[in-house]
Amino acid sequence: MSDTTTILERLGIQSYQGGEALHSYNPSTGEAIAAVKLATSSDYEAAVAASTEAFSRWRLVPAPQRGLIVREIAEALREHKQDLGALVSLEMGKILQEGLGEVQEMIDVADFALGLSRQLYGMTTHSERPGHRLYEQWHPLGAVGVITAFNFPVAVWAWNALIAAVCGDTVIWKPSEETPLTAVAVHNIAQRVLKNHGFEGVFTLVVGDVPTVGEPMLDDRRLPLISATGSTRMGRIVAERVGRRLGRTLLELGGNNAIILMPDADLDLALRGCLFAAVGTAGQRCTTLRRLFLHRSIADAFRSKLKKAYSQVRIGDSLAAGTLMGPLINARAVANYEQAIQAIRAEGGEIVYGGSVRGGNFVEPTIAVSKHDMRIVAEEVFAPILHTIEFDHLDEAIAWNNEVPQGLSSAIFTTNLKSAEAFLSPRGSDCGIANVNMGTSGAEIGGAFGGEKDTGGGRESGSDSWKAYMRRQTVTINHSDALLLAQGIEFNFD
Ligand code: UN1
Repeated sequence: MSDTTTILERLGIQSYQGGEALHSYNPSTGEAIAAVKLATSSDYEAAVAASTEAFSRWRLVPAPQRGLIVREIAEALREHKQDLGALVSLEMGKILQEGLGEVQEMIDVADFALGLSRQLYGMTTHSERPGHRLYEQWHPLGAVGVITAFNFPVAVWAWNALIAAVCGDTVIWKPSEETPLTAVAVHNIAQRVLKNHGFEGVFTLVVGDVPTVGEPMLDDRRLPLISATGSTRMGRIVAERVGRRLGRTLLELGGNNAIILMPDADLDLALRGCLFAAVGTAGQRCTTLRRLFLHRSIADAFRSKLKKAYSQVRIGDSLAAGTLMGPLINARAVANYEQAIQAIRAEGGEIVYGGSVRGGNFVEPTIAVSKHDMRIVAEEVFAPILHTIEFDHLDEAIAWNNEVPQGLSSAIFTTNLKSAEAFLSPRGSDCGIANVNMGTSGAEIGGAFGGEKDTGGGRESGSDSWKAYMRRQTVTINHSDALLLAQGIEFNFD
C-alpha cells in the first residue's frame, strides 16, 4: 500500500532486512507492514549501559531545563501528529480518530510534564528541636524500565517516560511485540531532540522478546523501578520478580469496568457514553465498558436503543473513512472473543446482538444479557463484549460493581444528586476512577490514572503520580550549637 510506504518514509522507518527480525502486521489486512531488528542480550546490556551513563549526568540538569527539552519533544510530536496517528491506527488497528487522540495524549502529557518540571515540591515541617530544620526533598530514582502493551502503544510510554524524564530519570522501553513500529517512530522523534542536547541515553528502546529483554529487566538491580502495563497475569509475575529484589513496581493492569444506569438518567447521554466506552478501540482499552447495570424499569427500552446504535457501528479497516470499529489485534484475540461468547451461552447468558466473527481479525460488537455472578463476567476479555445486567436497587448495583477482582474504572448515569454521591462515597465504587454522567474510558491526562485490587494499585500520568519516579529524602539540619536528641533522650558520656 503506497500510503503506508509514505507514512513510514516520513517517519524515517526503514524495514530491517536481517535475520533476527520482528515483523509487524496490519491487523486489518493481515499484511506485513515492516520489520524491526529484534534485540539480543548484548543490545539489552548496551541499552542499560547507555541509560545508566546518561542518568549520571541527567540527574544533575535542573528540572526546569529538563522540562524545556521535553517541551521540544512535544513540539516534534505536534509536527508529526498526522503520520504518527496514522501509524498507530495502521499497526494497532484503532480507528484514525483514536490514533490521533493517542498522539494528542502524548502531547498533553508533555505539556503537563513541562509545568511539572517547576513544581516538584517537597514539604517542610517544624522540627521538635530548637535550631533544627526538617524538610523533604525529591531526587531522581535512576534508569526506569517501562513495559507497554499493544493497545496504547505510545501514549502509555509517554505517561511514564516524559514524567520520569522531568524527574531526572532515564527510561528503558520495552514495547509490545505487536507494535514495534510505532515505538521506533516515537523513539526516533524523541531521539533527534535529545541528541541535540547530548542526552541520547535518556530514552532507550529495546524491541525484544520476554526471555531476552522482559525477564532480564525484572531481575536487573540497575533498574530501581519497573512500570508495566498489561494483563493481571503478567502483572503478578512482574510484582513477584521485581519484589524479590525489593525493586519498585508501578502496575497498570486489567480492568472490568461497569456503568450503573439509573432510571432518572439522561438516556441519550448515557447511550453515547456507553457506545464509545464499550465499542471504542474494539473493546481493547483497559478502561473499556464491560458490564452495564441497567435498572429493571428501563432495561428493555435501553437495550433496544443500544442495539439500534450498535447496528450503526461501521466495522472495517481502521484507516478507512467512516469506520467506527477496527479489528482485534490478532488471531489469538479473536479466539478469546469466540471462547467468551461460548462461555456466556454455556453459563445461561443470552447473546442479543452480534456474537460472530466477521472474518480476519474482525468481530461483531456484542451485547449479552447476563447475570452478575457468571464466571465469565468476572473476567477481562479484551474484546467488544458488553454484559447487560438488570438490578433493582442502587446498593445492589454498587455491590456488583465492586465484586469483581479488578478495580480500574466505573461510572454512574443519574440526575439524582444522592445517587451520584452514594456512588462516590466510601461505600460506593471501589475503583481508581469513578465518573458521573460519562463513560468509563477516555480519561484526561491531568488526573492520576490507575486502579485497585487486580488492576495493580499504580497511578500514572497526572496529579502527583510523579512521586513514583523519584526517591524521597528526609533532611534534618542542625543549625544550633547543641546536639539534641529527639524524643527527649539523654545520652551523656562524662
Ligand atoms: C489503557 O487502556 O491502557 O482512559 C489506557 C483511557 C485512555 C487510556 C487507556 N486515556 O481510556
